[in-house]
Amino acid sequence: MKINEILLATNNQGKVKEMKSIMSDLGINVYSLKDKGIDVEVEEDGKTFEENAVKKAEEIAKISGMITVSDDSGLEVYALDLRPGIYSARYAGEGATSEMLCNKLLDELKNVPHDKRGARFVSVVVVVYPDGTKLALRGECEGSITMEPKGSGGFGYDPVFYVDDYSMTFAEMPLEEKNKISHRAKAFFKLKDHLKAELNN
Ligand code: ITT
Repeated sequence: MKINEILLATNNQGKVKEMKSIMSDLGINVYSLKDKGIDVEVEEDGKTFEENAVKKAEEIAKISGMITVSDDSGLEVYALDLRPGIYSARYAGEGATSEMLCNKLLDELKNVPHDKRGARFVSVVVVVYPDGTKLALRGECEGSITMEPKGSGGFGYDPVFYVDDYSMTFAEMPLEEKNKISHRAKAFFKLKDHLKAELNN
């Protein structure tokens, strides 16, 4: 299959930055919704990351006619029975800032000791082709929730998500490092393997 360009079905500019950087070595033009002037917010009413990611990619593929890639992701905190999960973006209300999300989470975990603050980020990435064919790929990244926000990079919950192997939060990590180990990076590595195989056909 000839693949020249891909559309990223996300309105989250933090994700756009990460995804474009991860895809930069494929030799494909990667566009965001903003780049293409598409101003659509897909309602996320699915019960799983995969349902939401499929819905986002399918709706945007229909509008654009392009090969479309979406990501639905979120933070699962073990002490909160995997909340906020698929509701991560709306956990502190519609349009909440990274600071509001982090503060609400730290407040909810204020009585939870250090060794019970385990969490994981989950990403399900979906690619939809103009003929309707689709594929879903999942990535996870284990970590824990800090006692206070640290670092100024990234987006969302990055300032409170601590990665043991690096002894720092995602917000303290350079983008190139986060893009080697994050949930989204792991799902995208699988997507890239799939696309490379398609490109060689
Ligand atoms: P789109 O639906 O337009 O892609 P969104 O921000 O609404 O953007 P999601 O519905 O997938 O995306 O919500 C995921 C939320 O989970 C996101 O808003 C962040 O708050 C959080 N999140 C996901 N990945 C993250 C990461 O790498 N670092 C920090 N927070 C992340």
